[in-house]
Amino acid sequence: MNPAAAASHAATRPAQYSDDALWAAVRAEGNRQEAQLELIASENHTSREVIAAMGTVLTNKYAEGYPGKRYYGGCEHVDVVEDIARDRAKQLFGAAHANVQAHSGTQANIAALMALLKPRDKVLAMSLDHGGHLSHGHPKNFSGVFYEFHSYGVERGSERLDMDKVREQALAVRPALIMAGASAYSRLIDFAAFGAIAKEVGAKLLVDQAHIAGLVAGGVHPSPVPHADVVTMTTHKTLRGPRGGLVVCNDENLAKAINSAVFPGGQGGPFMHVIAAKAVALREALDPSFARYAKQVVANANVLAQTLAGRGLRIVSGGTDNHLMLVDVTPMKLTGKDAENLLHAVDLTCNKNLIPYDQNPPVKASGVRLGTAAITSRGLGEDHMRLLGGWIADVLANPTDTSVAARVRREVAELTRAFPIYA
Ligand code: DSN
Repeated sequence: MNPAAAASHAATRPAQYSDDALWAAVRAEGNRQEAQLELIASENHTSREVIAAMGTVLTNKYAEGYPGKRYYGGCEHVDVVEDIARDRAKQLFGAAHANVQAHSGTQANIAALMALLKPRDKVLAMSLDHGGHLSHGHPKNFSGVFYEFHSYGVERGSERLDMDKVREQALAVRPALIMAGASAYSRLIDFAAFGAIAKEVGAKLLVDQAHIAGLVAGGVHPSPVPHADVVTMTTHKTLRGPRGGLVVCNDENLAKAINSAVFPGGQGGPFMHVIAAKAVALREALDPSFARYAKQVVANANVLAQTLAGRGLRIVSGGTDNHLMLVDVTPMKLTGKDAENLLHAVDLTCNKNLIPYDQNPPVKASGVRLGTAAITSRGLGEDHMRLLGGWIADVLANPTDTSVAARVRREVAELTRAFPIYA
């Protein structure tokens, strides 16, 4: 068909037979990512190589089982891919065993709970309202449905975990498992203290390091691996890989239990194209440049938090040790939902978030969660954080002033053009 005939054919083709709208949406999403500053603490911008690995023929292959022990023929090449990914994960996190098949962080947690517990066993984990995660015992999540969860939280004044209080709770609850790890906690987590408490009460320790995996890999957060029985994580947050999960541990029997809980316990065929992309990301994280990146992520978060605090916003717990901060926007007489919308209107993307002991319901919330992993990936440094903090404060302090919003939006556009993600 000549180009003119093809165009006329495409124009008359019913939408369900065409992917034009789909590819237009993919391009639009790429443009959105380039044009906005991504402050959602759980997101990042992967390398082109990571994206390329996902778009390969590996997606065509069924490979149920593990390298050398598959239920399908023709796995000789995907075996190599999975072995490379596992070896890199072990090297990066200093662990004896790795499972790279979990499709997501929640799938990784399903596998870990299945491997470590019997149904209805007691678990002590961080409260979702204080920064925990749905898969750490929310009543509608599999975790809360199949196990008896109890929760610990941060202290009212310090808004930090007090390990003496966690210990008291562990002694009272006597859980079979303690879970550590959070999705909205900005302070270092004392994994050694968690390990000691677990040992004292005869519990296993599961650390979900989803948010901080890249910081652990880069050496700017202490590793949980020496203290935990099992460590789960996602590969797409600070670790800057494809969307997916990963599990590491040191005990051989536990490794066997985890493998069997991932497949056939909770999943069927592994996503070999995603495992290839995980291998690429893990190689990138082993490079010395990744440690510099992780250090910059934390330095940026610190400067952003200080800048916002200097402009009258309240930073939960008074600051941050990692890639994220919770910003209490009530000093500006706003809800978290208002703040999220005001910032989105000037091309700053973030999410509303409960703050500890929040008076607002989750749909409104009193805070926003800001993270620096993605904006650091596109090359922003501490001076940019001072600018960014100023813009955020300008917008939140003047919510009805359209001239402030227009000026900030223009300045954000200039900065995003100067720092393209995929130049
Ligand atoms: N939804 C992720 C986050 O934003 O932290 C956790 O899975």
